[in-house]
Amino acid sequence: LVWRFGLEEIDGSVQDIYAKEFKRRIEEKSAGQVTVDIYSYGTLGESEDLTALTSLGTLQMTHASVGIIGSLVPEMQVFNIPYIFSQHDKLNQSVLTNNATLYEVVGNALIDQELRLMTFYLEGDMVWSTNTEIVKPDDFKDFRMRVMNSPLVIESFRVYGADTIPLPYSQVYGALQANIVDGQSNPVFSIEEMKFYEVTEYMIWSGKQKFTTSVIANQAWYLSLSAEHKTLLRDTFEEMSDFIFEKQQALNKAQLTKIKEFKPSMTFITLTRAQQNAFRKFSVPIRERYIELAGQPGERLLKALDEAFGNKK
Ligand code: 6CS
Repeated sequence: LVWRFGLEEIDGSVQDIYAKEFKRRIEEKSAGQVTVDIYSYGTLGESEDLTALTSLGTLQMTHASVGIIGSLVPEMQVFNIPYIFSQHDKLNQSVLTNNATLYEVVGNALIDQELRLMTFYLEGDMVWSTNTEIVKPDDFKDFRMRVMNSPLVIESFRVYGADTIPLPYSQVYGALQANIVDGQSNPVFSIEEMKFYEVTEYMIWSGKQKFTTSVIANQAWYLSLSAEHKTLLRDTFEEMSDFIFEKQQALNKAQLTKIKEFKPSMTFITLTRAQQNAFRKFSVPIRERYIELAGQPGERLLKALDEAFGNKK
């Protein structure tokens, strides 16, 4: 059996590390019955293409990050709400791995697209890499922000007054270089491997978002698997949670060291609590918009996550 697995990121990325280890474990545990073929970013198109190919069954599985698949599956945009996560990444990761309401609500929504939810995990804090200093919402006035193409991501920068420019991942470097956009937001490892640091001057930790991805599968394919293979998948995805948690932390740390070395002129800014609160205030309309888009199941999910993350009213 061959299971084809798509990536939205290039070799060396968090998704690549994940897929290679997943492949190793599945092939070892299935004693040669299953081969996992990995399709790196670019070989089969952009993120949306990978999701479409998985719906069709051309790919059995793919990564689908919430910033992009949120436009297709509104419920998944819950993780595009600013400041939704807790301060504790171990807790965040465990909620992403186990929360019953999350798997029920998003699982049901994906079935409508012929897709099955396998897992969620974090790839790191989203860092704004920009050409001007941004420490307060007003600094986004007249600022052109590249965004992933999801309604809530777009609105979450528009509320600060930014112009938002949706672009696929592969075009972000060129757009920064040609001054078509003034900044973008991604985890540190991505800023290093996609070379965004070469064409931006500031890296700003705002605490606003954490890069959240999912692994989804073709529903008909999944249902056709033997009980033994379903168990193999379930157990392996569960084991992968701790593995990738540590790997993404280590990779983000190592890539930050590299950026500092390659670009001594880069300015690094971490927003203070008070500065973060000024941005946090703009989250209220984004939450309301989420409930409008994702309806009653979305409202239930948001409530369950607020509880799980210990968010105050
Ligand atoms: O910014 C993006 O579009 C992308 N960023 C990462 C780190 N992974 C995939 C996604 O498409």
